[in-house]
Amino acid sequence: MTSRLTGDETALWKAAARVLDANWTGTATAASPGLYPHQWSWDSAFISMGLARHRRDRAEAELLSLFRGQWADGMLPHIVFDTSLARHAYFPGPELWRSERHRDAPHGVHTSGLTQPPLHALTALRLHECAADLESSRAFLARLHPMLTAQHRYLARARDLDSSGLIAICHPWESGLDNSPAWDRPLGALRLPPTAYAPAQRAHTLPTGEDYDRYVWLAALVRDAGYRPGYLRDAHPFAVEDPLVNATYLASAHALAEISEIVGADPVPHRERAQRIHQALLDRLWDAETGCFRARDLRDDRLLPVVTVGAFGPLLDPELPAPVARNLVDLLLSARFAGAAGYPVPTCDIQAPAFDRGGYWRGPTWISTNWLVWYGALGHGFPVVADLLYGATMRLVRQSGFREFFDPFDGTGRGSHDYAWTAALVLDLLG
Ligand code: 9WN
Repeated sequence: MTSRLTGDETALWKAAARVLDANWTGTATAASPGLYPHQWSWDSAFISMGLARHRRDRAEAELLSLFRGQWADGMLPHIVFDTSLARHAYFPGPELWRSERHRDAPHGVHTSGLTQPPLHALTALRLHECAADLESSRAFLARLHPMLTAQHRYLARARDLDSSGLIAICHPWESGLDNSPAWDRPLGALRLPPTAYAPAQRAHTLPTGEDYDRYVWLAALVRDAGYRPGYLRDAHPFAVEDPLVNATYLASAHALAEISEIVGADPVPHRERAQRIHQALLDRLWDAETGCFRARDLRDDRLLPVVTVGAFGPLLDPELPAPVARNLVDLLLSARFAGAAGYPVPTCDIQAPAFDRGGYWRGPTWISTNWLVWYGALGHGFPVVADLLYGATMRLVRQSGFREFFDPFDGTGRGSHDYAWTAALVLDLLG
């Protein structure tokens, strides 16, 4: 903890560290006690950044534990299950994925068969940037480098479904923004057989509903196709290029180039990949007419109509042209986002018909997306915007605690308590 914190900040810092301590399982951090008791991929990336400010040993262990779940083809699964927990601890558990039957899945670890935003190289670099012992940090990066390289190789080989340079999500869960209204149209176009899927049996405290039946059905399709890239490319009914997912991919490709330099490996392939992602983001997802980024549905080759917080993801691109970045900031400050919300950034355009201030990923403010936009705004030299997001984030947790998500108008906390990434990102922000 740094001594420059005020008394109030010190109290917040300590409370955040207590949440991470309580959620630590011995090898990794539960995303949230009770509700999400396993290890999630992009949660771990955020959590590790917070742990780096508190328990450096655990920050490294967190990432290594996650990569224990990496498949032989490089796929980093979105969940690594804690098999010591009861079967019904979380639905859907290992029984949906059956990873143990797949030849590429690791032995002795149960995982899901989907992935999540690839933030991990960015996390690894951030850990290095705040390391006290540079030599030991370099050794850790050298250990992680082949795993990160394999993760990016998998994404380029198996998830660039249109050979565009961008990766596609094949399930809403892969976006991390599960119930986002952005997915309403492609989900609505699915033709589910009436009895071919098991209805979602979720704890009453978790989001459920008709969408979850679709989610389970989509996941089962991928599983039954043996998680084959050819199936995902040619036949799977849900395939979307999302600006936030691709922006994390791009930021991580840059980070991986830097990590390669630090460990004496070749940075050029990662730089070239970053360049391709940068260009494809602009060519395929930038909607010049409305001045924002939108997700592209690959199954009907159209941009999706709803503007969400994902539109600001490309601020993570260090080479985003200045007028485009300016446009994004104007949108962020407009009445559609921060301008009207007391506690920005709402996850969906407030003026969109689908906006729902309490709906899971359909309006509330989340600390993960706030952090990403904050980081992007800082990188583009918008300190006032960054300060606005920093201030809103701190007010939320001071007022409502380390909740999963928050009402964007009055800051009421919602979803689970003691949510690990909320606590971790507060530690990262306090520095
Ligand atoms: C499905 C763990 C995860 C987050 C996601 C969030 C939620 C799971 C669920 O919880 O997703 O992966 O059961 O709803 O949407 O972003 O990684 O915290």
